[in-house]
Amino acid sequence: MATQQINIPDIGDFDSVEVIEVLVAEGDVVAVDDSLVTLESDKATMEIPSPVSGKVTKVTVKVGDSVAEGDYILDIEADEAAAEEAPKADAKKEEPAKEAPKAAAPAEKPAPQETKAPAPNVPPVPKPVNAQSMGAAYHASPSVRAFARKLGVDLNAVTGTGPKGRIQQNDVEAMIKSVMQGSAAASGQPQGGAGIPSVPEIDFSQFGETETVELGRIKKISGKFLQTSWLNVPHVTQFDESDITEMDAFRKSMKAQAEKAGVKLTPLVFVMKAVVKALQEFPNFNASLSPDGQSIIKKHYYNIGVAVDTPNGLVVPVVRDVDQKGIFDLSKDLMELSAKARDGKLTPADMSGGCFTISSLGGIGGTQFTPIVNAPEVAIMGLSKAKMQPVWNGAEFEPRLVMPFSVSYDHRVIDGAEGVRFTTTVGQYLTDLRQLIL
Ligand code: CAO
Repeated sequence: MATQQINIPDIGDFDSVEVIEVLVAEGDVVAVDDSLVTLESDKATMEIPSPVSGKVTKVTVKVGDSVAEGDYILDIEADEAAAEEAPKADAKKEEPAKEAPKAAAPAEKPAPQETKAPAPNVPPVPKPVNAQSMGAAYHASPSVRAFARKLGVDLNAVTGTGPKGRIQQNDVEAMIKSVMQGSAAASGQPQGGAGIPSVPEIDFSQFGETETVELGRIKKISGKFLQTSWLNVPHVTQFDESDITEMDAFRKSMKAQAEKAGVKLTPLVFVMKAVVKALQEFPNFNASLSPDGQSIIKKHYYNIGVAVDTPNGLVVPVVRDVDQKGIFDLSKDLMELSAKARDGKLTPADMSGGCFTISSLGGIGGTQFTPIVNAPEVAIMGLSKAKMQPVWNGAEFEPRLVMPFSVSYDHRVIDGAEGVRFTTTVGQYLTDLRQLIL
């Protein structure tokens, strides 16, 4: 049995974050990825997962402490199998124990800690609880979290009525009440998202050989956000297409210049610029619904989330201030963020603050798809693969490069007419990039 010292991993741009919950005590047995402590800054709440399985032998933090990257929070006597799997982390046991954070040990980078995640050498990544990894947000005190946990309530599905949308105990009680009333309704129909009947459990092995493989951590987290959004947001998807013949000719003509600048231009950066210009004209798309559903919060900044496909699952890093950047800078940002995403190195800060998301499958194929809104954003664009097509110009058919795209939006905030005006506008900007400078 090897004792492993657990430190706070990379938590992004936060220097000092408050511990709002200590989820384990000495003697507790934890599995890989079990949450150890919850941290809360003014911007995000995140849980620190265990990089190993084993028994907690010492806890050096308490609620109210402030911690930073590298701070020592607890010791785990790792299971033998886990210790063998984690030679780097194991080496850490030889080091003398550092002081607890309040005793002011200088922040030190944590040792890379092996996990059961599919990619080796991925350090434990804090789980953003409300950092817009793929949607929902909540704030709740430790006692409310404990109350919800005890009753098995998913706080993502609870609407907070406290200050700044904070979830209070009565909100959790109201949710339980509505679910109970829903399941008791004579119609048998669900009254709310959490009250839907579950999919029946089936033993598939009765039909043939099966294998059960646990979902990776990112898939588990993004799945929860996607389901929350899908259950809470009344989605409409508008399909459209844009003639990008000239845009693509321009992109190709810039190839050498782009290479010199160290970037690769893809259609996505032009789409980002066209979307931002359209967001400026249609501010309802650059907004969020207030938690009580009574107001629209319009944002005067233009940060675009880009869905990135990684070996571990879907993540959405955010490109900031797209309105203020040229296409080379945007390409650079995109390349850096997608590389970070694929290496599993995104921080909660990299994934927070988005206004609108673009999911591009254009490099792969497909004709159209219906993306799920990255709530609490209100709209998301899906890009599909552009193809040469014969287009009637009034006198003859001409070969033109046409890109299909779709925009899913929250119908509580955006009406259908506004939805199609938005897609028409984005499509026109992509057809004639000159309009972007008007
Ligand atoms: N039509 C035709 N070709 C396209 C295109 C489009 N709409 N979009 C990109 N391409 C081309 C690019 O130009 C590039 O070709 P060249 O090398 O010849 O120039 C090629 O496809 C590959 O592009 P890319 O995918 O590497 O780059 P990108 O900037 O378009 O996208 C990124 C970057 C990170 C968004 C992308 O790599 C990715 O991860 N996409 C998947 C996102 C995803 O999974 N969404 C689903 C979410 S819901 O489950």
